[in-house]
Amino acid sequence: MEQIIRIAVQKSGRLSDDSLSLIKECGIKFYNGTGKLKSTSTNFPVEFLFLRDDDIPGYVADGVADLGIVGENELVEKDKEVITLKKLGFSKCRLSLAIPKGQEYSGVGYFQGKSIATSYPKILSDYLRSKGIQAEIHEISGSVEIAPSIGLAEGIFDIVSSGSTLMMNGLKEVEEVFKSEAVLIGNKNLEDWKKAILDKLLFRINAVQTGKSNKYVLMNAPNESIQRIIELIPGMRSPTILPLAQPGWSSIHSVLSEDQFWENIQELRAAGAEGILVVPIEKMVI
Ligand code: PRT
Ligand code: ZN
Repeated sequence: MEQIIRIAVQKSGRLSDDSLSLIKECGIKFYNGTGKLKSTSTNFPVEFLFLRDDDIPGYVADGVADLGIVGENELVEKDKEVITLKKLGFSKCRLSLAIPKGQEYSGVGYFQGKSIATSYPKILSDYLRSKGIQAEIHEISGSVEIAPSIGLAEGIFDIVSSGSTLMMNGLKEVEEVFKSEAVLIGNKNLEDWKKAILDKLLFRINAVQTGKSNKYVLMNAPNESIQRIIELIPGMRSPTILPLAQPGWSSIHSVLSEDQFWENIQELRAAGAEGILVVPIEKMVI
């Protein structure tokens, strides 16, 4: 039997597009027709299971899937024994406590004896316990933000991203409790051959992530400026210098992080660089 590993990804929702994009950027091809629950890659030893995100930690813990992509909020809430292999940098959000806008708030003691609606009872109760607060937790599975206005609870504990959902429902964020992003998780007891496939996958994910955080930068400069420019943008080993057709001028190529580029742009121009191009890098292996 061909040896393949199984990765659980969200079928449709806020994780699915970025999860599938990452897989594609890793050069892994597969067919993802609507309504499909399973798909095998045509060029990498992996099969995808398309599931609800709530089920992913459990499937990975049980070994039904070897790996999974899920939000840290769901992972911690489900409290399953899996290994977090890599933070993926997308689907970023926070879990926060919020109360009606008009209420005065002086600190987390506000919640003593109050009722709070949430879909994340474990994370909330751990937090309240750590603060020595006793509150009544109402577990509901969706539309948590309307709970205060219909009299179900006095506050809520929910996912916040831009904050506009809270605002539209007359609520304000008062405590940020947990920061979350998508993570790659794995079963604790992967056999060696599965680990070898995982290593190949992690190698590709790292190349994609490193590429995204770096830029290929090209610029023209008079030859007498080259030394100063090299000091500003040292590059991977050292920059590439190519002569221009116009005597006395060169083209300088280098790789640097986007932050580094913005930090140095004024000095590069002051040093005589012109015609500066910044080009995205698809993959980068250091
Ligand atoms: O169907 P399935 O169970 O698979 O999906 P789901 O409906 O449970 O989850 P989904 O697709 O909504 O979210 C999946 C994951 O994306 C979450 O577990 C988080 O890790 C992450 N994520 C990132 C978010 C958000 N941002 C987000 N903004 N999940 C939900 N929201 C919702 C939030 O519940 C609230 O209603 O968006 C609203 C708040 O957004 P703002 O921008 O108005 O503050
Ligand atoms: Zn869900």
